[in-house]
Amino acid sequence: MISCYIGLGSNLNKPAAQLRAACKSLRTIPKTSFICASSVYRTSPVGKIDQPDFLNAVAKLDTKLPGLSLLDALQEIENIQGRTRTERWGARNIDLDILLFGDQAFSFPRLTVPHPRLHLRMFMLAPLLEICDPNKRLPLGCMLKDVIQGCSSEKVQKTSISLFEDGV
Ligand code: A4P
Ligand code: MG
Repeated sequence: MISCYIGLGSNLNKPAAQLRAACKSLRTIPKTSFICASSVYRTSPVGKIDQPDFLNAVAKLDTKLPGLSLLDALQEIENIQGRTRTERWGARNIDLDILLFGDQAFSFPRLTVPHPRLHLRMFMLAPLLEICDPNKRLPLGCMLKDVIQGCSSEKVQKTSISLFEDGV
């Protein structure tokens, strides 16, 4: 089993419901167990700033799947939720990114782990820190808590939104 951390993000079409639907689907991925999820955070858009605020969270999964098969499963969930890829970093119903995949570091054309922008993004790091040991050493060598200290802080507010209530 490999423990991995999945970043969830949405800023279109009822973002809270999008995160909940994705969370439910994460539980159905073959050879994979859903372990836990962080709180939901309201975050200001990074990269392309003229778009609505995002809701972001991180889920922990244990999986026996290879990384590329896990990515296939995540992209299928994105497609089911009507994700269209018109613009890089643009608004989206749901974005599911593999942030960490065990202690592995690798790069294929379709998949780079750790996520190449993890260390730059408070909207990924803040929820990750909630469910991951701050002293965890990332594959690149530094500890999670040190990466966070070096990261510039865009708006990242913890909310009371539940990932587990019903409703879309
Ligand atoms: N890909 C490579 N590595 C990975 C990985 N570790 N996990 C490939 C998932 N996918 C990975 O992604 C483009 C391609 O990256 C995929 O086809 C996959 O093969 P995408 O989801 O289609 O497009 P994207 O998300 O727009 O691109 P990218 O480069 O993943 O964007 P980022 O860096 O994830 O940024 N601001 C806030 N506040 N909250 C957000 O969630 N998200 C983004 C997207 C920008 N600004 C944001 C947020
Ligand atoms: Mg993505």
